[in-house]
Amino acid sequence: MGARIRIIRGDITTQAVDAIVNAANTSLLGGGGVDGAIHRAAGPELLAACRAIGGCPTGQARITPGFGLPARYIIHTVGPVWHGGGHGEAEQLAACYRASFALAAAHGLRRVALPAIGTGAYRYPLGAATAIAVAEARAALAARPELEEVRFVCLDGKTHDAYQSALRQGE
Ligand code: AR6
Repeated sequence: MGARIRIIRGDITTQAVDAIVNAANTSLLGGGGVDGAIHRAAGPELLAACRAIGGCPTGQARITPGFGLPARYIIHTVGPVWHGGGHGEAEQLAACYRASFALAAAHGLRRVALPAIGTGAYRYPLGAATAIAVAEARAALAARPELEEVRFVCLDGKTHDAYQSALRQGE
């Protein structure tokens, strides 16, 4: 099962997979970080599609076409803003991954690439966030045989290292 999880350095907007996941905010109208990069690369049709959806609560996910991206779809999810860990952040972050994998499965998507949701502007501690990401990826891969690959795409080395150590845990 481990072979179905890949950790790579790179820019998620260049990934030619069935779906990439966006770390969005509740408005779904774009922002900085990976959200800004995805909106720039996908083009203005994405903003129009997101506007039509009308927002997304924290811990849930919504799907749009990929428009100008090599990925066919974009799954937009909203991570928790880190407020010290005592405000349900871990459950909300896990819910983001579960909702994203459930949407992918509902659309028959097999290869999904994800950023480290919540670990940038929303300040979720990297080690704890990547542990949740890997645990949820393992659970989704075990429960959904049609899911072929979960690809964690890391912009920087420190994120890449955190995923590697999360992957070594619980092997
Ligand atoms: N490819 C892969 N990873 C990336 C890319 C990229 N092109 N760009 C950034 N990252 P963040 P959050 C990484 O801040 O913490 C936005 O304004 C980044 O290095 O994008 O969930 C939204 O609109 C980090 O590891 O997302 C929300 O308001 C990870 O993506 C808010 O930020 C997540 O960092 C969401 O904050």
